Amino acid sequence: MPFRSGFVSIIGRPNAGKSTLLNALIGEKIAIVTRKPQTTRNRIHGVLEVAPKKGKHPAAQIVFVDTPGVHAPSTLLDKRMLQEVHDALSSRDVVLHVVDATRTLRAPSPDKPAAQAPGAITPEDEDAYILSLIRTLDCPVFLVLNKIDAIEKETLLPLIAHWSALHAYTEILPVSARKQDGLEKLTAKLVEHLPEGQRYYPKDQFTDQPERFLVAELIREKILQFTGEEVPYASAVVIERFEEPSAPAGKKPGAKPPLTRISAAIHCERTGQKAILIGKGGAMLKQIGAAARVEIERLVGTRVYLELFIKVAADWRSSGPFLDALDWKKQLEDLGSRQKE
Ligand SMILES: Nc1nc2c(ncn2[C@@H]2O[C@H](COP(=O)(O)OP(=O)(O)OP(=O)(O)O)[C@@H](O)[C@H]2O)c(=O)[nH]1
Ligand SMILES: [Mg+2]
Repeated sequence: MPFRSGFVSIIGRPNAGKSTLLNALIGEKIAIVTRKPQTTRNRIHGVLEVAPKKGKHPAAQIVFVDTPGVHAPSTLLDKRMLQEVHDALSSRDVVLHVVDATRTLRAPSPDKPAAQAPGAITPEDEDAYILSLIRTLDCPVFLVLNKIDAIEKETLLPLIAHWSALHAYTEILPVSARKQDGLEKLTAKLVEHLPEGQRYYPKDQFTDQPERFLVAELIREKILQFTGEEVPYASAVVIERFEEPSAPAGKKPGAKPPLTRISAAIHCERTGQKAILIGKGGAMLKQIGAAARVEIERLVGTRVYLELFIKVAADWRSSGPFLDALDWKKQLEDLGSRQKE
């Protein structure tokens, strides 16, 4: 059977478990995950090689595209996050609509006209908005009911009934991203629906993200974990220095293990937020740095010297140029067009 390949966009409300699902499918931590909504800010590719299954499906490469959770935008950053969802839907072969099965059902009325303009989403309307997006698509859309490890079995059937009344999903698949339950079936069903085609990525590449961006994200994950209120949302991380070890690991006895030196700026919007990020006697910054360093060392495979400092950039979430500077896809595009000139 011929090889198959394609893009599978993962969309849903904030906190549905989209990034957890991406990581579980790929078997690597490529997207940060926290309990707070609006964790993901950019779309992220995760590449999965699927082995053929005799009599069932051929070998395939699936490019999963994780996206920010759909929510009512209030800043330019929010609008860009929503644009990432739209972009992910404009080029895809299959869409996964991920729903948190533990959320109490609040029926978006099928007769109520769904908000069309991005600016018109309200918190109650997120589901309706997502449905309005899905209804315009001409590709298969799967409903992925996530977090089934955390619900009573009896609640599953009413949930399926609720969602199937709202849209004619191609498949409805209950899964637990956290427990890696139901993922094999999901993958097999996806391959069935993918077109024939060649690989989009080399066989051993599992994400499109530059390492630097992943490092910045791991630092942001710790900020989200350890700080509260507005601070996580008003924080952005920029890697200012990334120095890889000059020589490969020396085997000589007594040779120092290789060290990667990283400096990162945490931008926040107010001096009060800066004070919180630093903490009493620098305690908060130390906690963020220590936790991030453990993960970064695992990622880069060397010891890491991590230097963090805080900058105040008033209202950066509404500044186009600042947001452009944060977006590595845009940076790469700019670099490419400058090289062409
Ligand atoms: N019990 C349970 N919790 C889960 C599962 N999948 C994700 N979670 C939790 O749900 C929370 C949100 O997970 P994320 O993967 O960050 O959700 P997301 O949809 O990417 O969220 P945004 O990036 O904010 O849109 C985290 O606390 C996860 O640990 C699951 O299968 N079961
Ligand atoms: Mg996410």
